[in-house]
Amino acid sequence: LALEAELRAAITGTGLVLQYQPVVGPDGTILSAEALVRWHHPERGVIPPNDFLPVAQRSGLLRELDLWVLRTACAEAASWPEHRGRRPSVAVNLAGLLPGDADFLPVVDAIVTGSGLDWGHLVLELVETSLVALPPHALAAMAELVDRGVRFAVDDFGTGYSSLARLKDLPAQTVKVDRAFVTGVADDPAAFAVARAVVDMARAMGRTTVAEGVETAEQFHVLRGIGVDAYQGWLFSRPLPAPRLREVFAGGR
Ligand code: G
Ligand code: G
Repeated sequence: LALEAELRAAITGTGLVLQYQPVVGPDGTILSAEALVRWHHPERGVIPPNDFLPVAQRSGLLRELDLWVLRTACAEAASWPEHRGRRPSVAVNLAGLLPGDADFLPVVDAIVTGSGLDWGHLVLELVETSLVALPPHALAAMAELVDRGVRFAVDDFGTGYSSLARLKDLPAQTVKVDRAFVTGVADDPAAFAVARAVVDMARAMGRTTVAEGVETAEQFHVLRGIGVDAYQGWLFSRPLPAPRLREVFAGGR
C-alpha cells in the first residue's frame, strides 16, 4: 500500500524517468527509439517496470502512467536531432490508455499537439489483446491518428493465444516479433520456422516487422535473411538515458 502511494506520487511528481532503446534498419540507421520507463525510488533504487507495472495495474494507475510516459516521450522526442539525415520516431507503449477509451483521440491529440512532435514521428505500441475486437469508435480514432501519420505496432506478437492468421484483423501497421522467437532463430529450426512464418505473413498482409531482443550477430544475420525490416536488442544498443541517446544520434555512426 505504501508502494502504491509512492508510485502515485512519482507519477504526479518526480521519480519516473524514461530510457530509450534504438530500433535500427538493416544498415544500422536508427529508425526509432522505444521509450521504456524506470522508477528511481528514493530508498529502493531503480525499480524496473516489470516490478511496478503490476502495482500500477492493481491501483488503477496504469492510465496515469501511460499519460505521463506519452507526454514525456513526445516532449523529449520533439527536439531529437537527426541521425544520418533522418529524424527518428519515438515509440510509446500503451497499456492503460487504450483506443477503446471514449476520450482516446482528444487525449492523444492534446498531448502530441502540445509537445510539438510531428504526428509522423510517433509509434504507439499495444499488445495483441488490446487490439482485438475493438468497437467501431476505437477503430475510427485509430484511423484518424493513422491519417495524421501515427503508426500502431503490435507488441510481443506471437505470445498471445490467437492464431497467426488473426494478424489480418489487427489494426496495426507494424508487427514486433517477440523475443521468444528471436532467441532461438539461429540454432533452433522450430524457432526459425516460426519467425519466418510470422515475417512472411506480416509482409503478405502489408505490415512491417521489428525483431525484438536481438542479442547476437548470428540472430541478426538470419533475421535479415528472412527480410525483417527493423531490429531492436542488445546487439545494437541497450536502453539509453535520454542524454546518451542524443549523443548516439549526433554521433551518426
Ligand atoms: O524496460 P524493460 O525491458 O525492463 O521493460 C519490461 C516490460 O515493461 C516490457 O514488457 C515493457 O513493454 C514494459 N514497459 C516498459 N516501459 C513501459 C512503459 O512506459 N509503459 C508501459 N505500459 N509498459 C512499459
Ligand atoms: O515487451 P517489450 O518489448 O516492451 O520489452 C522490452 C524489454 O526487453 C525491456 O525490459 C528491455 O530491457 C528488454 N530487452 C531489450 N533488448 C533486449 C535484448 O536484446 N535481450 C534481452 N534479454 N532483453 C532485452
